[in-house]
Amino acid sequence: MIFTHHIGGVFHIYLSVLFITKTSVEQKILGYETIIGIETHVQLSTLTKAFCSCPYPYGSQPNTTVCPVCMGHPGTLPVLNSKVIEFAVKLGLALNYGLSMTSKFDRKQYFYQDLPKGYQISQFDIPIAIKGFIDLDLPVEFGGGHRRFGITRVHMEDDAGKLIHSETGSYSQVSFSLDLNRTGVPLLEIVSKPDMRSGLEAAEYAAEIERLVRYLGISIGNMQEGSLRCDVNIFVRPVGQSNFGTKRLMVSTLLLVAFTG
Ligand SMILES: *[C@@H]1O[C@H](CO)[C@@H](O)[C@H](O)[C@H]1NC(C)=O
Ligand SMILES: CC(=O)N[C@H]1CO[C@H](CO)[C@@H](O)[C@@H]1O
Ligand SMILES: [Zn+2]
Repeated sequence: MIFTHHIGGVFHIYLSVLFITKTSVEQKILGYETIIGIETHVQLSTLTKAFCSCPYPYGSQPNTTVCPVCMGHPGTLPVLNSKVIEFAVKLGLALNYGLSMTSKFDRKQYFYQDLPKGYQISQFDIPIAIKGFIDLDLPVEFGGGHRRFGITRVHMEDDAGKLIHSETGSYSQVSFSLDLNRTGVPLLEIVSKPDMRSGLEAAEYAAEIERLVRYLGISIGNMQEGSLRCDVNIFVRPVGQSNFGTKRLMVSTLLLVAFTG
């Protein structure tokens, strides 16, 4: 993945991706096309966290909704919240998935200030659901048309904590403090296929996920509060080329467009 963009709202996705992509017709004339894939993190609205009994109301004071399990203290035993599976299955069915009848969790080991356990509980080789798709109609005012976007997988994982950056801190002297009350909050990660070709399609995809999780009642689906987070991966390749490997063209193009965006 060449370019990852963290964005806070559907409208933002539309604007940012639109700035750095053109419509498909313009792309064809210029001889390149944009390939977009989206990873979405859905924060589940269960009453308690994924592996312990801490509640996690939004807006609680930092570090007030933690316990030895989600802080990763030695000797603690994580116990899976069955609601997490129930919500994952609901989403899987809504996204036309193949559900895995056997699934497992894996440890993703990495070190970062916001990760008290030193690892994340996630799913690597046997995610709960694979190979789904989303069907949607583009708005008529933008030309309309039916689209089907493939989805590679949905997996369950737990969230990390949050670094609270101070307002005044510059990048050279960032001062931050740590809020651990988000550690262990259950997430579903939805990984789309790189099937989108314009900012409009990416925004419509994100809006559909937002509607879907709210309709199913599995998440508040609020991008501003971070209960729905999208990472947008953008590639640029010459029209007609089928892979999007390691071409330098893409990197320079993206740097250029990143500046203009
Ligand atoms: C939250 O707890 C962590 C770990 O004990 C600590 O490092 C951090 O400073 C605390 N944050 C706040 C805002 O008190
Ligand atoms: C200060 C604050 O509100 N911190 C966090 C507490 O935990 C929830 C987890 O859902 C976060 O969303 C809050 O931002
Ligand atoms: Zn806990």
